[in-house]
Amino acid sequence: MNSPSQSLFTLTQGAGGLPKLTLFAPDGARAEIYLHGAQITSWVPAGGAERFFMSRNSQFSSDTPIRGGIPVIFPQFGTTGPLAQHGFARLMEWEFMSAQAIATRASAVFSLRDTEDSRRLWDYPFAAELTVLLGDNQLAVTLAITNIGPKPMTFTSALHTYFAVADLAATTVENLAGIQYRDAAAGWTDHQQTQPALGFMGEVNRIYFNAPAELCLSEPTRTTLIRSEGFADTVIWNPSATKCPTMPDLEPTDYQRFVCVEAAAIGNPIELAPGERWQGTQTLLA
Ligand code: TA6
Repeated sequence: MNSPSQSLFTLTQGAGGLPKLTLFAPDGARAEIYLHGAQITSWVPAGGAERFFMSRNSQFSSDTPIRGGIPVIFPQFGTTGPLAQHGFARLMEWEFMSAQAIATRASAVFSLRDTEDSRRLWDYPFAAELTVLLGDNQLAVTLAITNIGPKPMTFTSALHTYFAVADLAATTVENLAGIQYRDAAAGWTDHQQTQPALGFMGEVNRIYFNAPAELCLSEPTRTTLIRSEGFADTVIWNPSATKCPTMPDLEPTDYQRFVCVEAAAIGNPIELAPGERWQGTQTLLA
């Protein structure tokens, strides 16, 4: 438990001198969020251990994405459009708007607007808001996008969550039986999952379309429930011993330390008329 005098948040210089908000829930849970990308880089439930993977080789500079935690992917997932991989929201400086305590939980809100630079890349005025709700063994992250421009906009998006795992070979994602997926690790071929559980014996890079609203990340000593709302799809990724050494901001063996389970909107891109708002939430239960 935090003492009554313990602050709700601190705003400090994090790695690379980038501004970092640390949010404290009244129940003792803690999360860290960089304004660069509004990227959550740490989640420690009350009395628990760190749940997110953060790469020791992450750059923490204003022109590169942070490797680990929850990168916010908007307005393009992957290379599915004209923008650079995973769009630009993870590279932009978000604004910290507010924080409040609500009973045993704490929440913080971050905001991003289009800029001249973003409009040069993608000519749509938008208002993005990321809300982080922490406490009661949960972390709920909501991304809301409003079309504040005069023309319809279409985008894809994801919360690209990196879960820390202690034993990759004994880790599975459960509740996938019968779900259609596209396998990027097998030439973008389409398949249907037969088994309920997916393990990590080699490269995994799959988009599960219309995935269940609740999945379970199962490890020998703990489980994490992963709920999503508003995001129809789920991406599951691990780069394996083959691809990991080719990624400069990961150590060659880091693939053993994380799996990504990402709430995503890819198969049916989100379409917003002028003035319309969309939101999606990923809730993690420790
Ligand atoms: O979500 C999976 C994925 O799209 C993979 O293809 C992999 O490249 C990963 O994201 C990381 O992308 P990044 O641009 O952060 O290196």
